[in-house]
Amino acid sequence: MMAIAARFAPNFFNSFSMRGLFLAISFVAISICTNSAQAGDLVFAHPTIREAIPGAPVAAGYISITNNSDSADRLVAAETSFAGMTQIHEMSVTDGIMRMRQLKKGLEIPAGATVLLKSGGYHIMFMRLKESPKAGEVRKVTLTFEKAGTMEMDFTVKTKAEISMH
Ligand SMILES: [Cu+2]
Repeated sequence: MMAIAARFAPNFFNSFSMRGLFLAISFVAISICTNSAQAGDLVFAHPTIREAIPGAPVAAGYISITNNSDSADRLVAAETSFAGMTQIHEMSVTDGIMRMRQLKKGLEIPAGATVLLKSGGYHIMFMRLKESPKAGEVRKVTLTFEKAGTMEMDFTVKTKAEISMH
């Protein structure tokens, strides 16, 4: 299709189609990169909130945190306007039963390491929901680190299916 267009209308192809193609490629590149952020030596990727089941009092938040510094940091708190309380949780399986517990001292992000907050593992637990985030929305969440301090980030709300596809 493009080859034919180029043969019969070289000027048109050069001036418009190529420009369009470059624009399309740039947009794809931009949309891939938007879901990451950086604050000092911490790099964040895929900040995601799992869409809560209607009526559920809690929702989970996931993110990838990479610590590029040579000293450990610690995620000590998270906060958002749609939840009355937010905790850092760990999920584990004991005797075949999934349990969650609050990490009261926060979650360590070792030097040079990437820590994943994901389904079935560490997660941010949004509790006492004032409203349920819906898939497709973007919600502001503030994360507080012992050393890097406080940063606000855009979390994208996704369905369970969208998250497991990732
Ligand atoms: Cu939890």
